[in-house]
Amino acid sequence: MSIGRLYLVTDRSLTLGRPLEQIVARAVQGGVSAVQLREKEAATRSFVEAARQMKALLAPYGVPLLINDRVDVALAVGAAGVHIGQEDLPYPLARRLLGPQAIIGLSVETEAQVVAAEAYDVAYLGVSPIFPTPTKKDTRGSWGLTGLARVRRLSRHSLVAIGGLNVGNAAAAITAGADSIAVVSAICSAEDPREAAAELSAAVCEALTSPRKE
Ligand code: TZP
Ligand code: MG
Repeated sequence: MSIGRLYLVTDRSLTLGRPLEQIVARAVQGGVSAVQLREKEAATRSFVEAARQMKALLAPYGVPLLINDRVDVALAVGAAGVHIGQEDLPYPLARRLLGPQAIIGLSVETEAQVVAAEAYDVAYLGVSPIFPTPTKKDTRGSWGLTGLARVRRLSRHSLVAIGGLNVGNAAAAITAGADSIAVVSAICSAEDPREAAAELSAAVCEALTSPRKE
């Protein structure tokens, strides 16, 4: 299973008061191809419960559920995989716990991390963040499109661009070298999450199929 071209990362605080499950359902109907459940504040028990519900919601659509940070939660609910950062469980241990079929994504914020990840069999690298974003403030700066292009040259992995992406710049991220894009606010805070997902998906698809300019 792959994460496809448009990856939704959740944030309950950015849904403008609407239930997260409603946002995710609409987004998937609009073309989101993978969902990462990101619960930075939740106690373990509520995280597991939310993950269980999200997995049930996504199953009829065949859209994979990934869990942010928590390998134990992914194992507990039988999620398709995890997304880990550089401060989380190290990749080899996550792989050992989850097994060869799991989708494991890893965030990279520096070139040294990109180079180190060459030794890992990750499903994708999350190139993070492309642009500064109020959604995540504890980052080490931003790659920009030129940094993303540099990562493309350094890495053999599939690249997911994340951070400050929207319908206006999604195509540019693909043209710079990303294989797919991930968004939080462009869908979670959209007035119409289904339409937002459809527009993003179309922009990414068009950029993926048009010849890359060097
Ligand atoms: N990781 C790197 S940037 C980011 C995460 C979770 C937040 C992206 O949020 P937005 O609203 O799409 O800029
Ligand atoms: Mg993390």
